[in-house]
Amino acid sequence: MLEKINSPEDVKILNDEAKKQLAEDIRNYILEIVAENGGHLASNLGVVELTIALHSVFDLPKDKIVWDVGHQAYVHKILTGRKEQLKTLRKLNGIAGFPKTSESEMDCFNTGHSSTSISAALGMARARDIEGKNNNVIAVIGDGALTGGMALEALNDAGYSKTRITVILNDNEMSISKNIGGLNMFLSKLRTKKTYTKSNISAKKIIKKIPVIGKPIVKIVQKIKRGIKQLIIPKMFFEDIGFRYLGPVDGHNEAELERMLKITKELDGPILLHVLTKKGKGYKIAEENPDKFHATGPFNIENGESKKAKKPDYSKIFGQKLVELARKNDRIVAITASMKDGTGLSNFAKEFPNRFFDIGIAEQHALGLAAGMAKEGTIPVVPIYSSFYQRCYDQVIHDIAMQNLPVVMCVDRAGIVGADGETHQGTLDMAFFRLVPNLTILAPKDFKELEDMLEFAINLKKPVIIRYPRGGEENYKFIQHEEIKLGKAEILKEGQDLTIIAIGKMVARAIKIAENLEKRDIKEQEQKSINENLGLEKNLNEKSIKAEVINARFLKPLNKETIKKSIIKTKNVITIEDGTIINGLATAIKELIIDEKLEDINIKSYAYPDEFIKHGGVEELEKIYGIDEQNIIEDIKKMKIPIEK
Ligand SMILES: Cc1ncc(C[n+]2csc(CCOP(=O)(O)OP(=O)(O)O)c2C)c(N)n1
Repeated sequence: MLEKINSPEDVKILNDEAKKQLAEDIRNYILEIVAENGGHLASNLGVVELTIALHSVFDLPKDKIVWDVGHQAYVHKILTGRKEQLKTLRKLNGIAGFPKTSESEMDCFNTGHSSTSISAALGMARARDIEGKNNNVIAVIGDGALTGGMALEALNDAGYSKTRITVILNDNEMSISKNIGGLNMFLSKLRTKKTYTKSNISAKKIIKKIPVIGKPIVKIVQKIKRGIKQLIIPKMFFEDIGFRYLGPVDGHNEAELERMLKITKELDGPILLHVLTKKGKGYKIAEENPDKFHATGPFNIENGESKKAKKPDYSKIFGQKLVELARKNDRIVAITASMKDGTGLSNFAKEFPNRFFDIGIAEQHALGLAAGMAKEGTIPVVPIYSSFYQRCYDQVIHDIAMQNLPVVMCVDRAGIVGADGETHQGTLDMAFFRLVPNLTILAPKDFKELEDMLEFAINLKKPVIIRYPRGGEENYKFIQHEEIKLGKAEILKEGQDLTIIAIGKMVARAIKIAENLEKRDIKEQEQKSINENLGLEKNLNEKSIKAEVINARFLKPLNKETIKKSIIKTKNVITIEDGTIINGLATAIKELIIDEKLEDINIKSYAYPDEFIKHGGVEELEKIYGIDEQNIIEDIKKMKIPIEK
């Protein structure tokens, strides 16, 4: 079937049987691609019938579908002309793992972060009304994403506004792991109820047309029905806040889904269609391990095993050290916004269930909660991915920093994350946190330094940010590990010609560059003496680059004294960081040079430019942006070092 599908029009003409076959083909196709490229498997397998039904009933791009998080949009991409390109999923210059308006007019809104769809869809619906158009607007949101504050804010607004909009609640009882919270408890009551449909809509239309008494009859019937509904479906939350609730409907019964979607088209005002799906549907291994196959690297289809051996990563090291510290200090608590496994907290959750809080996809609340807990004497540790920390900037400022509360904020996935692309790249955190008074900002050069920094942060009794990257250590073994002291950098190598200042994962690169420059030196000198012995020309490159390497450790407070001393000595400065060029390490060093009136300084900075960084392999992206070892070495060679001092 898949071969025949090039656009939604090709889907619309299929009969039920053909659609069943199409669903199977799509599942196999996605399975093959994700097993090869990695990606969000289980969520996509869960929405195959739903997506076929949506494209059977609605007409894109006139009608709008906003996919919440957008990780489940692979089926939509297949059905909207990107079937072949999907083979390049998440690769550099390939198809993105999330909806992109730049990729297709069928993607009406970019997503990647959770809980934004209802706001965006409501905005589109309101704009439609102002423009006098009549298209349909649909938000597809998971039960996990519904726990996010922004989704609830939008429901509140949409229900009251009476704007015509359909919210499809894709309920699989899972966020990445098991969904939690009061809303989930409420949904579980609805799940077991019989489908509540508006099958009498046409009857309602006819009665309404009866002169004089028609409309009042409809109103009375509606009141009675609402009363009955209150009896069968306990606490009609959605109806009470202004939505018409339809469902629950079997999300793998395509024909039934189509029937319900057609009903939503008939109705006015905000509608919530409750769809029950199974995460990983059709691939048994993912059905049984939906959390593992939420997002996966390349794997073996036969047994579900990862193709790459799993090496320790920063999240794991963080989690292990936290458990060790928590055994000694029972005031330590951990909070996660639905990312227990991803942030390395699984063992903590097992060992300290009473000190572990999974609060749903609610980063703002996570930090507000941490502030309250810190105020009353506990030490909250809150690992959140860098790009999701963007969500809770004001909580960091208003609730934590302004009151100088001892919350340890761990910024996981800092820097470039690669395949997930621009919504997930963690390049902005250093820039936006550096602005905030009272924050101490650290980044470790390796696992050991992360452990030391975590211990330091827990004892600091002040708000602290520790940022670390996705994945493992750089390919460099550090021997030196000085004790962490507030605002103190670490000199890893002394030199006179050039100061290389780096932070976090880039420290390993800095030292490798410095070693390479010296080795090159030795080689050149050897070559020189051979040439001299042979009586050949002496005019070889005689420059000798001895770089001083400073591991900044603290972006804030910056170790101004140590850095200043080195800069005055070498007069040549290189900064390297895995964040944006604006307001990070580069800016901090330039400010220092200006404030201290240091003269005749050569400075070159390596960081990401002021733009959103697309998806691709981390190393590929580093090369593109010239932040890789080789490029920096080449640049240094051009720096005319040593300069006249
Ligand atoms: C603000 C934010 N926090 C965390 C995430 C990471 N994340 C991606 S999908 C997901 C779970 C979504 O669950 P749900 O909405 O139920 O969709 P499902 O995958 O179950 O279909 C999470 C936590 C995110 N994308 N955005």
